[in-house]
Amino acid sequence: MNLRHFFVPLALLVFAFVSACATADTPAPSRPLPPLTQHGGTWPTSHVQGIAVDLQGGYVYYSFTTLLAKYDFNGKLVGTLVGWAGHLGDLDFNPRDGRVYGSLEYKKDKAFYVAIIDVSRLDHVGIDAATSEIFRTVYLPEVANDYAADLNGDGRFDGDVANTLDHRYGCSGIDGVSFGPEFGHTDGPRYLTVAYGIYANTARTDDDHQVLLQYDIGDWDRCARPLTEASPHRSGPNEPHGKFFVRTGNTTYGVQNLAYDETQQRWFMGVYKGTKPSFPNYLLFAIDARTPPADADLVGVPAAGGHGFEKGKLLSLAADGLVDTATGIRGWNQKADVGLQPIGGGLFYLAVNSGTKGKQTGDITLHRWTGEPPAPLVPATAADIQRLRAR
Ligand SMILES: [Ca+2]
Ligand SMILES: [Ca+2]
Repeated sequence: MNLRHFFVPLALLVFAFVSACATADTPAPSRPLPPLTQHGGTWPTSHVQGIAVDLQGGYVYYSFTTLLAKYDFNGKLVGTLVGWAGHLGDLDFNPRDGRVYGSLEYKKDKAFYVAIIDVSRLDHVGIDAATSEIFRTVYLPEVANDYAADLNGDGRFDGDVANTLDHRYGCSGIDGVSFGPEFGHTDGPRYLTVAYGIYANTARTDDDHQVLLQYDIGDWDRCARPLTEASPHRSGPNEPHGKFFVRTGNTTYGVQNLAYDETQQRWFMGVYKGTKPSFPNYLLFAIDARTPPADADLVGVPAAGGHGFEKGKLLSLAADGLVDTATGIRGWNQKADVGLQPIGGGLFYLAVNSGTKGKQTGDITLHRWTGEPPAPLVPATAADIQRLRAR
């Protein structure tokens, strides 16, 4: 017997067996891979306001002001939530309860809410927020008090206008939201941080700080209510756990996007460009999580007694990026105003908006943090995603 006639079929058999084993042993992907880019659809709404990412579940959420869209990581539209007339702004996903949290404004009603959306039940297009139980809201009286303050004491609140001396700290409402540690800490319980919108107004000096409220949401299930727009409810925490200030100079509508990055242990604030020539008017600012707030003067905010400045819990900007020598303000000229979401490993999604009125599009692109001015975020690669997966 020619040995070749024996060994060749045996070798083939062994090869086939090893191949079969190799195939069987190849682990099925446990989690979907986050995409490098995604198109968030075109909607008959206002522009995209913010995004949230569920890394474990593999979903991206887009706030289009009056519509919430849910896409999976493959780009398939999973569902939309509609049916409110208010302004849904920035979003964040809370992995501890699987819900999306977003800022929601009704300026005419002086009503400002955090919307809590049970996105596990957002499974088809056109779910009506008003009649479904997946959309609930928590009222924030602290915001309403600052927004509606008759600050110039003429007995009249001027309403939703920028050109007035009313609105404490220039408060126009709320926008940026993010979960993260208590300011001054990198560990411990997670709080929901809600950032004020601030009107652009160059004629006053008390609007040069961003205002950040931290809330313990532990008992929010008790005060969350369905939203009836015809009679807005006032159920919510009397006070935040903490109220903090950071001096960036006045920016148009305050913090648009707020995001806590666990990797750098930093808070990021994306803004629309400010209009005061005395400030550098950067587009992106950062706060180191471990920097403790200081009880300090809020420069430009007159004290109630008329002497000196009001005091508050002041946060300082991270010592990184561009520096404005006149004011000491640090930051970057990086657009981060309609969607900014870190996903770990130094990677961030950035959204851009395009389209015309009533036909708005949002697209996200994954970026990698370099911190280098002028472009601290550069487009990420497939290798960056593999590194994230391997962590
Ligand atoms: Ca916004
Ligand atoms: Ca007034």
